[in-house]
Order: sequence, then structure tokens, then C-alpha cells
Amino acid sequence: MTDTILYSAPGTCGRVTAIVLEEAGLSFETRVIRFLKGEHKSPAFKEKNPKGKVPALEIDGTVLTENVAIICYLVARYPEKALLPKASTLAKDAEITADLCFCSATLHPLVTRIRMPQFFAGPENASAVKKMGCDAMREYFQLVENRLADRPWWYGEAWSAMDAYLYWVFWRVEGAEFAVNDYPSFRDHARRMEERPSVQRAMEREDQMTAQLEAEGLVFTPPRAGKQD
Ligand SMILES: N[C@@H](CCC(=O)N[C@@H](CS)C(=O)NCC(=O)O)C(=O)O
Repeated sequence: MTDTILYSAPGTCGRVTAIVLEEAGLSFETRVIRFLKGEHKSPAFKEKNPKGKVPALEIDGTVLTENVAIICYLVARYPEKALLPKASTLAKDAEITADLCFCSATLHPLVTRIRMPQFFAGPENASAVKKMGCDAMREYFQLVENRLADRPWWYGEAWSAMDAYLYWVFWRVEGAEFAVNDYPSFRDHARRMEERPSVQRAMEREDQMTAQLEAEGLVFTPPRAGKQD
């Protein structure tokens, strides 16, 4: 047992926190939340995270939520792990926070519309919602593509937590038939991510969670809402 517990579920943005924890070399336990059973909305889990969402990171008896806040906490607590670049000015620091917020507040909501459009407007309108999500996402994928055209990672030569967040976004929409091949630099970034031991270990944790859900008959597969390109 460790005193750091990540509550998550396979395929979710809990992967961002898992990768960052792995990059930091921290020891932690992963506990699966059973979405299909509504466990994320259960009173017991809402005691951990009243918003009923993953990830939630229990660390030394305190529960942290929101990927951006969790990353900022880990960066401040473990400065030697260099999870984000060190900002030389307050404005630069705000820019780094803005980058993470871009992932959580702009990209993630579009991921959900592309991946699970039926949750927004019912199954009959899922294709239209997905199309709107894809149309909006293209502008932001192009922005990331331009940035990654001349560098391996978002901040240049050094990997950072921002790369973990971008990777999850890419992977999520790649699996929802978004035309990721139009963005070769972003695609190469994802493949580089998959070579990192931290990502492989995070994926092994997800595989274990999936096996547990399978054994309980609780694997969730979103219905298809049509290919977009
Ligand atoms: N802004 C939050 C987003 C958390 C979030 O939306 N998590 C999803 C999984 S990717 C979730 O738990 N959804 C369940 C629900 O909203 O009912 C973060 O970055 O941690």
C-alpha cells in the first residue's frame, strides 16, 4: 500500500495524471472507478471528489482534483522533477498555466463532443454534434501542429506535463476517427510519447483496470457516431 492513490478509469483524462506521476517516478496505487455502475456519482466517491469526475489524486490524506491543479501541485512539490519548464517571469508562468488550461478547458470539451456526442444531444443528433466538435477541433489541432513542426515537445527539447495532456487529447480523438493524419507533427509527437516508459507504465495500469472491469462485465464502449473528415 502507498499513501498516494489515483482514482481513474481506462481511457479517461486520468491518464494525464498517471503519466505525470510516472514521469516523476512517484509510487502510487491506481483504483478503478466503475463509470458503468455510476460509481463516479456515488456518495462514497463524491466524498473524494464532489464533482463526480476522475482523476482524483489522494496524496497524504488530501484529495486533489482537476488535471491542471494536480500538475501544478506536483510541479511545486517536486521541483527537481522538472515536470514543467521554470518560468523566468510571472507572465511566462501565466503562459504555462494558460497552456495547461487550453488542454483542459478548450481541447477536452471538444474531445468529449467528438468521442461521446450522444451525451450532448441524444443519439439522433450525435452525428451533428460530432461534426461540430471536429470542425472546431481542426483549428486547435492546426495550432498544435504548427507548434510541433520544429520541435519534439511542446516546450522544445525538454519533455513536460503539457506533452502528457496533448497526448491524451490526440489519442482520444484518434480512436474516434478524427482525421489525425492531417496533423503529422502532432501524430509523430503521439508516437514519441508512446515510446516513453512513463506512458507504457500508465497504459499497463489502464490495462489492469480494463481487465478488472471486464471481469465484472463493466467495460464501457461508446457507440459510433460516424467518421468525420
Ligand atoms: N477538468 C477536469 C475534467 C475531468 C473529467 O471531465 N473527467 C471525465 C473523464 S475524462 C469524467 O470523469 N467524466 C465523468 C462525468 O463527467 O460524469 C480535469 O481536468 O480533471
